[in-house]
Amino acid sequence: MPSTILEETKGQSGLESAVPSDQLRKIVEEEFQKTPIIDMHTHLFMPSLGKLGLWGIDELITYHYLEAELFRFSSVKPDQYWKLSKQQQADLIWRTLFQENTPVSESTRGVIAVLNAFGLNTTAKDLTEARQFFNSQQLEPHISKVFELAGITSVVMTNDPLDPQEAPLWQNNPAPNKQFHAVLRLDRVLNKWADNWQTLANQGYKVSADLSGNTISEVRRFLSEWCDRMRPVYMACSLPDTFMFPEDSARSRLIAEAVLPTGRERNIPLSVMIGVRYQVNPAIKLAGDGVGKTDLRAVEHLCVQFPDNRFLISVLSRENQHELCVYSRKFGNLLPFGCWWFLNNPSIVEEMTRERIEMLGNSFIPQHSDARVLEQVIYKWKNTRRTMTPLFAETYRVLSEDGRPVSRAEIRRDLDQLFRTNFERWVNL
Ligand code: RAT
Ligand code: ZN
Repeated sequence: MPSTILEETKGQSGLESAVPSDQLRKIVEEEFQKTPIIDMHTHLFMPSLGKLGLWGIDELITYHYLEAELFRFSSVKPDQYWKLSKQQQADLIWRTLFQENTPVSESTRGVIAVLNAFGLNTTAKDLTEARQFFNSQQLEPHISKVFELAGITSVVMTNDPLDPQEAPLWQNNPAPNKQFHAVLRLDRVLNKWADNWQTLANQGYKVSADLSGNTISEVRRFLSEWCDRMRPVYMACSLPDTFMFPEDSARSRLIAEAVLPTGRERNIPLSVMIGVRYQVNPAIKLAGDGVGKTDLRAVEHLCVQFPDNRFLISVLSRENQHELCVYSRKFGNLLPFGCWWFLNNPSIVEEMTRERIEMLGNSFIPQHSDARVLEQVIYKWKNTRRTMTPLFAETYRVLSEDGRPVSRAEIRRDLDQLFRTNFERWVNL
């Protein structure tokens, strides 16, 4: 009996094991359904981090992607909306986006798919039934059920050591959970040093606004202590469209002299997500960020100057995707990932994934869910499978037409690589 997929593939090489062209779609679909996915970037939290973890119908419906859509359809003003209770907000969104309008957008359709997955009425006149259902769930078995429905085995969290709600929870040694991996998220430290250095100083680190004295070594001590506490699989930061590296800024020095040395010392990658135009409309809070095209020479400089660091890179602008593929062909220390945020729509996911396969083979990570509310993983991964299945099948069809058929075992190996082992290897899981 073959013990690995590779051996099985070898054993099955030749025409006998080749999947006929008209079966490719079905076989890809079957294998994709069985692929044990690692969701490598989410905003979910392990149960021991308590109330930070969002789940249930009211959270699903007040997701900021849906709040952005509410303000397009409703006459309610943002400041009126923010005064409502969570349930009132959810009721308003349900009425506006799901009853007075047909829920055809990606985010509204997502809620429908979740309700449907649990056998709940998708045309209900109110949220009573859904609330009763979610209120009657016990969190831990519910998490297992959701992961099973989504086809994922574990998720990667986003953990902010300067979040006033989150940081104290980590100080109490929360129980680790094999299904939730931590990530040391550094937006506050890197993007807003001027607003946050004082918090570090108050915690006893000898740091200053202008990075003088022992600041750099003290930031390294801070990172090191948080790495010990969280055991992150990577460090991460989202960055504006104006991001440049190197440049004359606190962020640039902190990346070069504190974050990347810590990454090398700990052997963990840095994930950079570039292209946000923060708060173009602050009135709608979390929904108020936009997107801008970025100058990817910053990525080039990072990869050239720090060959001993590994980078996970996602860029938010559609216009930057091709360049990112080209850079990925140049640098073995760059792993592109995901169709992030405004890109996570079937039309764009299809275009980006096709481009990545054509330019990079299977050496990338096609998607992460970015889920903020537990049950979102169900619809986000369902959508990913639905969009990507035909294009993987088409890739194999043309390969076969050109003279190289593939076996089921190879298809399984490829999906495993894309959605699991590329990540495991990059972060040394
Ligand atoms: O997709 C989102 O929910 C955004 O608001 C961001 O959180 C983004 O994914 C990020 O990680 O910065
Ligand atoms: Zn995110």
